Amino acid sequence: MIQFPHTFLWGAATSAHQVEGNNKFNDWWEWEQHGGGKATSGQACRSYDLYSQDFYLAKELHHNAHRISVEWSRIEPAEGEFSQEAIEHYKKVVESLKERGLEPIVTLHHFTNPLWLAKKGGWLNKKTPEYFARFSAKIVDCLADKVHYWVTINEPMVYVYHSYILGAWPPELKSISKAGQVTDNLVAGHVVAYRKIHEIYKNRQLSSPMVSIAKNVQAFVACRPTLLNKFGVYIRNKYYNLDFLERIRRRKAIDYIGINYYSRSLVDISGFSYDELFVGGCKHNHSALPKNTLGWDIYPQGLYDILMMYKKYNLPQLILENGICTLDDNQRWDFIRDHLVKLSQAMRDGARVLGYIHWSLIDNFEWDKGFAPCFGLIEMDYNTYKRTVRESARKLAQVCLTGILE
Ligand code: IFM
Repeated sequence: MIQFPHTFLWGAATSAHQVEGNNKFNDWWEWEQHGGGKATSGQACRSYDLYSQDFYLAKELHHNAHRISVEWSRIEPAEGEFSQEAIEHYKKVVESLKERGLEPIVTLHHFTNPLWLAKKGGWLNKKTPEYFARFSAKIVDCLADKVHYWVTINEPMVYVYHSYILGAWPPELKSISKAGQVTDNLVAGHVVAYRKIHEIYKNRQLSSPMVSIAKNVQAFVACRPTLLNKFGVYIRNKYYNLDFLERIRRRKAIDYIGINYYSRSLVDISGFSYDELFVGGCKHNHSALPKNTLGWDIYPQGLYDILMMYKKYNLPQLILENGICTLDDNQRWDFIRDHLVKLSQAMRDGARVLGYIHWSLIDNFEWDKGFAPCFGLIEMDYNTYKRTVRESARKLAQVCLTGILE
């Protein structure tokens, strides 16, 4: 039997573009209309209107926290013009969480950019950190008395990788130097937003907020224990898992480590090219581990390894995403249980973990992969928008209620 602390945060996450529907003024929408990805997001889960149904179910499942994102393109649909209607909407959303006793965790940037910003070069533009800070200040000022946990940027390295190295997401660029520029601007954007958020809370004499990024972390594992492979693991950990965090830490702009963990990546190096060392994984499809429907290895040990790797920073850690896309709900529960076991082992071994936020509350729009991958604790019928709670969600609900994992 495992006992989690009484103060532990239990919940699930979504992001605006993936669930709200009709986010017509961002770069993803535009990209989808021109054939990008497997499907258009369209109405998504209609959560812009139906959010109280989602929160009602989260409460039924004994969650005490919930992660959402606000959509920049709704709040600032044209450069420098802020929509009071959108701001009021997000106020209501956050109030609806609070009324139900769900601690809001709010993300400011989750992959999408307003179209006007994309037309100015997006995160390649040197001024974007300032634009981002201005937008952040606007919405944070309106929500500050209700929100304690902020995530400035979701998975910056995933964004850089897909949009500027692989070229698979808008703006479909493949350029190492541009990827570097974007990374620098994301670091700068986080740091200015971090400072602004703290300044707002200080000026309004509110208790100091907890601000971080959501860091996607891969468990890199050497395929065979050769020296070159171990070097590959070291390099990837350094650049993918550690660099961004260390850069914002040096600027004293992080209050906790937000972790998004899903899978491991096998490393098998056969040369010294950029691709070999930094990007491509093992090319032989020989992993014996069970996989999710996107083919990602299921590797709970990685969560333990990562929490222990980040322990050295002496910051609290918060799981902001962990989950599985599967059509087999038993597999979903096994995934959750096995990851919670590893999480508790890490806590026993000294990692300070504040909570576990599952990805996702509901099935949703999985970016370029469309609607097929089902990550939800709750099943979505995209014809009727009926939400149906899965059995795995009920099992997790018992853990949320009692703090005990049998
Ligand atoms: O759906 C995404 C989410 O937007 C960011 N983290 C990973 C999830 C699953 O791929």
